[in-house]
Amino acid sequence: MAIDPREDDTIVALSTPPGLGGIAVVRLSGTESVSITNKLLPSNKRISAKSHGKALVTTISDPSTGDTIDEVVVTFFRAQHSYTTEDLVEISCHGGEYVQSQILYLSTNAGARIAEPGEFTKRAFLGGRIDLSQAEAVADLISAKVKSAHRFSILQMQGALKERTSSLRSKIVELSALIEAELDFSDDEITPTPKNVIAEKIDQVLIGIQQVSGNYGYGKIIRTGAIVPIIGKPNAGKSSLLNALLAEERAIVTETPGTTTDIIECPVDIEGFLVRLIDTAGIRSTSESVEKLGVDKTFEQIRSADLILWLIDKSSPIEEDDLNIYAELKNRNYIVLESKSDLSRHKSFNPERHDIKPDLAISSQTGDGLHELSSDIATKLRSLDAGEDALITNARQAAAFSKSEKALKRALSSTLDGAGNEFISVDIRDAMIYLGEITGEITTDDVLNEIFSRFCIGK
Ligand SMILES: Nc1nc2c(ncn2[C@@H]2O[C@H](COP(=O)(O)OP(=O)(O)OP(=O)(O)O)[C@@H](O)[C@H]2O)c(=O)[nH]1
Ligand SMILES: [Mg+2]
Repeated sequence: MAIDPREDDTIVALSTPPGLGGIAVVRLSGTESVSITNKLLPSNKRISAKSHGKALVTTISDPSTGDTIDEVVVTFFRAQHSYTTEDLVEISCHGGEYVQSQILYLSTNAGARIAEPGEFTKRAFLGGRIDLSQAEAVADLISAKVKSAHRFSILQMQGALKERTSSLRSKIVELSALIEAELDFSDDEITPTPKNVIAEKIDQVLIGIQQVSGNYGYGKIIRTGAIVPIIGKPNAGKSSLLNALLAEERAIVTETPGTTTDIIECPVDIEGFLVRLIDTAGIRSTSESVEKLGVDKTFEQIRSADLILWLIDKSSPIEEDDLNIYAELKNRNYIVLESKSDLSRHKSFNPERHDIKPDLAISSQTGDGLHELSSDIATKLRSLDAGEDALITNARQAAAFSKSEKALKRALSSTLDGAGNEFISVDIRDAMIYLGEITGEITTDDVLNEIFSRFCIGK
């Protein structure tokens, strides 16, 4: 579906956070942004066509009273050379609430409209400066809290996903042209491409799509954080480890087994990864109802984890409870930690006998092994990266890739079954449309509104 024609009124918003600050920036974008700003400036210090990219020190006044509002720096960016692709004015004023609100008020009086959230970026998209995956990356960059999230949002902002998607899409376009050309001509006029050649071409695109979508899990880890529960039998030292990694007393620690009954989640930056550490209830067979609920929740955490930290307490025997946990970890991504390394080894602590291989010995009390643990966590998370710079980071992009993949699989199986080109071409076209949703070549107003409403005002 086509996008509605762009609104061409001039918008204004505060682009810095509201409240007190050294400076604040008010932005205007649209055909009238220069004339509106100039109404607030003295006649000898106004923006002209030659002001592009230059900072102008001037004064903002209320045109109705002549009262000076603030001394400001005004920067003008000409259409096509600005973020929004429209005439854009940035007014850097003093960061006081009254000054900010007055400049906004006077701009609206002079003809501007207060911008919707994300409207500047929406205009950049509608003006063709960036595609939809880059617009989403702008929002990701703003919300990035750790190095990995920052790195990938920069890559997507610079067009990594856009370029990968466009190149896959253009291969599908070629394929579609090949198949449809044969629909328009008889076999006497054109030599039909053998079906195995078409199947091979479809397969190549499919592999590319699967490479990108295969990295969605990693994209989620980068953007929303890795889910890393700390599990083990009661008293293994889980809450103590959470506190040690956070360097604060977040969870209650006692010597009574069964202290933690509910999960506690805490975000922490581990070597540039956002890690959502989760303290869990100790796993043991119990008939006590509150504790049993806690244990059930721990099992849920194990199932949805990206990486599990499993503690086995060196100062106690390996027991049935440990073995039950071990059984749950089959085919999962986990690190085995021998806890309480500062204590002496219990005579019945014999993980080797059960084929359990501790990766690292740690002590939350002395700090032994904690540095290595952080490195091991980062290494394990890094190993989940399939090495694609083009990273799908949200469900919208993942759904579009998955729909495209399904359509291509249908086209491939019709080709292999010897179906007519008219059948194959329908699915090939669908695959093309779905990939177009990623970059926004194919989109709807609802999708755009949904994406840009998640931005802050002024971006
Ligand atoms: N010496 C020593 N004691 C530890 C260490 N880690 C934990 N402890 C002690 O072990 C006991 C249990 O610690 P917690 O951190 O509450 O254990 P937990 O696994 O969270 O226990 P539950 O919540 O009951 O399942 C407490 O008395 C801690 O002080 C350690 O590294 N060295
Ligand atoms: Mg605990």
